Amino acid sequence: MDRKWWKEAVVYEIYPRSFMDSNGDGIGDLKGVTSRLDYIKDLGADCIWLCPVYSSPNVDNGYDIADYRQIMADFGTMADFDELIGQAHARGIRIVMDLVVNHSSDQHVWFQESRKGRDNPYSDYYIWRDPVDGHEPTNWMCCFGGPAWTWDAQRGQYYFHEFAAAQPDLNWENPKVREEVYDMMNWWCSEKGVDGFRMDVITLISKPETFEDGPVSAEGLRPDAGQYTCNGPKIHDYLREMHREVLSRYDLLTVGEASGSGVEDALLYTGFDRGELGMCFTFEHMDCDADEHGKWTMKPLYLPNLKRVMSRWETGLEGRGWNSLYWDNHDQPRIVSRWGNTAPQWWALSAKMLATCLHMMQGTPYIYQGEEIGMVSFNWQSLQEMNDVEEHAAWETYVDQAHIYTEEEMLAIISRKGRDNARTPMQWDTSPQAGFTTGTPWLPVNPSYKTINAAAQIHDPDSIYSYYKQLIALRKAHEIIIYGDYRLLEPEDEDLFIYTRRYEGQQLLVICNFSDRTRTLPDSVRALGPAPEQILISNYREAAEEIRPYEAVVYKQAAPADGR
Ligand code: TEU
Ligand code: CA
Repeated sequence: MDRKWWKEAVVYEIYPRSFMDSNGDGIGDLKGVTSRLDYIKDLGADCIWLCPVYSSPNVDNGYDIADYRQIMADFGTMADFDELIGQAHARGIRIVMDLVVNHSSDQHVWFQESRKGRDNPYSDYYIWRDPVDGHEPTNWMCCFGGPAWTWDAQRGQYYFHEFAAAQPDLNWENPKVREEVYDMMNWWCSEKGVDGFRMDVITLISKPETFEDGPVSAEGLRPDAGQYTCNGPKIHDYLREMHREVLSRYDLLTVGEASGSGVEDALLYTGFDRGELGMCFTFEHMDCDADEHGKWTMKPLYLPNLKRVMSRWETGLEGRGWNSLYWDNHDQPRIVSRWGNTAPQWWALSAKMLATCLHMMQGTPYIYQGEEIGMVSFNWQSLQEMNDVEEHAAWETYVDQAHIYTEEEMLAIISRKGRDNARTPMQWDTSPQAGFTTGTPWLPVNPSYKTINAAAQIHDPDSIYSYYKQLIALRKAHEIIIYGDYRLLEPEDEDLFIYTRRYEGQQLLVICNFSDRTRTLPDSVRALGPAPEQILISNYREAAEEIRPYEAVVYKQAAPADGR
């Protein structure tokens, strides 16, 4: 196995706006992150994925970049960044930046120049098209709802945007654009010492040769642009060029956000022999509680589906590519609210069970800020309380325009699946505003902070925080967790997620109960002879014959001689 630091790392994702505010303006900042590095070190994470901190008008909270080499004023200065990366490196913690180069902000000087006309050096930095029959070039909808084309009167053309109109897509066909991106990436690596990139919607950068209308859905929804721009014709040419011009020159963690990509696509992006990326983030497991109409739908989780999807990735990449492992991030609702159980008697058990299920798998685990203390989704009462551009755009599409949902229905769906659930401030302690700020937070603090906060957990050996700490320590101590193979057992069981890992004659048997039902052990598992003395970690204090509600238990044993 080709050993790499990023295969053996545990990554902690920070959404700086909501992590820690150092100056009382209610907005998290870089000095705040630096002040909490010892907390991350104590947890055992050895790498931070820092969501965008670049200059931005914050239409999409930093995913709309106006200057790739300046720090956003809300977050501090470049000196603050230098201090953060210096303090992190001094603690053996690497820093991975969020690279957002499918699009920039419309306030970027490139776009401001490009829209001036068709004959300036920047005119082809973006995707401009003339009207077709007097309207947008295609009927595509952008990811946030609404048209994917916006008319610019100054230029006299439409420009394409996969996301908000304030996020015009860059034209990767233009070698000058690619050169600008590679120069910027090299600068962050060579001048600032960053240790890698999480690449925002990188699978969308290669657009199709022709732009044509797609079918409108039965509910009257226009086609989502992403289905026509995902895994485009030149995507691998671009990534191989990026690898040659930048990535191959440093020892970087690279992970591409790959919505719309399956295992076969992922092997092309991350195959050990491909010379492109190290890992990618799939969305396929995140779609297990949505129907064919997409994200803004509610479908109960059917565990065999989740097991099928995650196992497909575990076995599909085995020996050929490297998995990333996540439940939470800044775009997803809190997993313990989503697929765990927030009832007081089940909250901690189910959070630990979910953590066990993920962290015993093959791949690099990503922990999103607050996941390690079991933070829960927010109980939203109105659209006005929400900040996220995607939530507001979805409301406009599904309620105001297409009348697919009533306001009550949409509020229920956004409350369950909206991205702001992940963006309420980190809950540090029981002081006002959960210790996040001395001011008024930019997004409300979840009232759960009175009982769910880091201070209440870091010294409690039975806390969720301490359990995550154990999981990370086990990953560092047992190579089987990193390099072992993966095999799913009992695929059709609707409560139990059971799998094995094998490596050098040893076997892990991982049993996770996703339900509040007590279950007997399936015969196929009993045949493997799990015994109390083999228990590596469990979320219950005592061993038992049966599998109890939300129980997670991992046995370390000799692998069966006959390879069963
Ligand atoms: O996300 C891309 C993306 O598809 C998700 O934002 C989208 O919300 C999806 O519905 C998630 O279920 C990336 C960033 O992570 C996101 O924060 C940005 O808003 C987006 O790209 C545009 O940069
Ligand atoms: Ca601040």
